[in-house]
Amino acid sequence: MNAAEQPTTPQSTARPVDVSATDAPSLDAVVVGAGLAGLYQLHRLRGLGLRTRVFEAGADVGGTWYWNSYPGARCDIESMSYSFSFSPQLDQEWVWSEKYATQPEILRYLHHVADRFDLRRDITLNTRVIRAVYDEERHYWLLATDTGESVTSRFLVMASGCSSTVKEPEFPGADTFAGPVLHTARWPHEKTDFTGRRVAVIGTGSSGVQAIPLIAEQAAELTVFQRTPAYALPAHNRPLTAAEVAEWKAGYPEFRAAQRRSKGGSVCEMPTRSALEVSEEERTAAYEAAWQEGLLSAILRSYTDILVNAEANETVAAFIRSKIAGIVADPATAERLSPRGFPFGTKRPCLDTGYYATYNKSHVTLVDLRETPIEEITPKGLRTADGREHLVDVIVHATGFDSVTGSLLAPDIVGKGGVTLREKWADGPVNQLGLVSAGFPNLFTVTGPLSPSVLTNMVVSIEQHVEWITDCIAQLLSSGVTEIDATPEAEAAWTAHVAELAAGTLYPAADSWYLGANVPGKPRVFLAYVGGADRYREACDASARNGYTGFTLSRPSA
Ligand code: N01
Repeated sequence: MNAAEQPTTPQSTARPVDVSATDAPSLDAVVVGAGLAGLYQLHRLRGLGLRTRVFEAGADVGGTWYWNSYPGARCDIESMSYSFSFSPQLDQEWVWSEKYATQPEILRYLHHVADRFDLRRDITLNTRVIRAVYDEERHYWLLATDTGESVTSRFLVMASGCSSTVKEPEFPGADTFAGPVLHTARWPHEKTDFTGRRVAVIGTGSSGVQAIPLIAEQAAELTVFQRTPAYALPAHNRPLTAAEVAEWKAGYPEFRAAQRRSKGGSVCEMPTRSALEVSEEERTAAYEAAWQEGLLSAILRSYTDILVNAEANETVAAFIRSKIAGIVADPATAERLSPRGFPFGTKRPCLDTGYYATYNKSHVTLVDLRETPIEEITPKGLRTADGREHLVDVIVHATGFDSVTGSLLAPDIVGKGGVTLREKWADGPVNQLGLVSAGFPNLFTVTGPLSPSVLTNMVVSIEQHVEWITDCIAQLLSSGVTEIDATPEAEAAWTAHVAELAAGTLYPAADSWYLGANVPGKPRVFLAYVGGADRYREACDASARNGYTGFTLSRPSA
């Protein structure tokens, strides 16, 4: 363990600061969530010498990697890239075993990080922040938890994750089902065994696509209930050799620096040509090479216009459908599994290991909910619109999340003038640079709405936000500033800019969780900044360099 190790990030200029003042809050900072973001934020705020506490709803650290322990859960960004870069020592000592790490391995890594940097002593587990009220006079937050604790804190950092608030489908009769009902994102930590059981899986996004092949290996019968077919690309996962790991580690300093400069947090060559300016043969060869690469982004970056031109996009979509037809033996099932009607990449593509081939197993059945929607859950199973009752022993929901904003709007957050964040964001999130929403001073969101976040390698975006927030807090405190807020003008301009960029792409053409379309009643607003993590980083840094443009800084009133 090396608890004294200081962050070694290029932009770290922060020094420990003394925040003692009259009317001082009991804490300098509260961080909500002990996933990747919360762990790193705690480490950095500790580096400033701040009294910081983390509240975590789960029974252990890990965030999304704690909760999503369903069979088959693994990263869909390469493990060597999907890991912290702030500590070169950590980079050198941790050894990933596979191209795409499994959930248990990533959780072990996060436990290692928590222990290595001695983080656990400031983390309160099994505790949810349920209310936060801003004290306008004293410039701090009053926080209440579901365990009855109250604290006051100058700063509040919401590191509560983009995929944390579970979306439960609301089928009539749901509580009448006699058997176990599981959700991929609240998976029991004890081992589940489906041997001899008849299992229903509802949902075919990333979680369903990963879980279905593994559940099919055990279950006596598996029925998959699909509303929208996914575009899934093969992961080609495999163990990493010792030589590969050594090569990665030797190149880490340059790789990490390049990651920070990159568009999406992964280091890759960017395309220069349109999909429509090459012959069909050349295009197919490029897509085939990308298919063999086993990377989520490979096909997307074959050509410049895949996410902006419907005709270009359709060339990829058709290629993937031809692949599905080549894997799935029954033509009717292959057709049901073939995505149509929304462009490739506008819903997050999935990485699969044996997903399509699973439908060739005689005990696996696909039910297309567009033809026969679920009408009700019965004590013995699910009844679809054709009157058929599908008898099952276990129901697995792989139905996703109230993404990005769900965990920010779950607690009662009350800002200036008694306005709640829920009220302010009733028509969608509004903020300056994806970091602070006007009227909610001293509250920062890590990889929250209107930042690149879910469109990037999350670890890279988390590090960028945590470092910006840490440096900002250090600057404020060292200059006697006790409050930072966004200006209404700047946040209106940023929010409009994010929407305008998204409107210039194909993203709005799909009913995706990126747009909140999966949650009934959620405003249809594109939740992420599509301009690239590199441009975004520059916008954040420019604001800081110029004295936090777009923000107001206030000192205590005399
Ligand atoms: O959730 P999803 P997820 N009746 O929303 C269906 C990340 N992730 O948990 O598309 C019937 O993608 C829904 O149908 P539709 C990743 O960012 C990463 O799979 O709304 N069906 C869809 O098929 C990912 O994108 C990894 O029509 C219903 C599915 O359920 C994000 O988390 C692994 C329904 C939900 O798919 C979310 O993925 C896992 C209903 N009432 C997740 N409601 C990695 O590999 C929903 N559905 C790192």
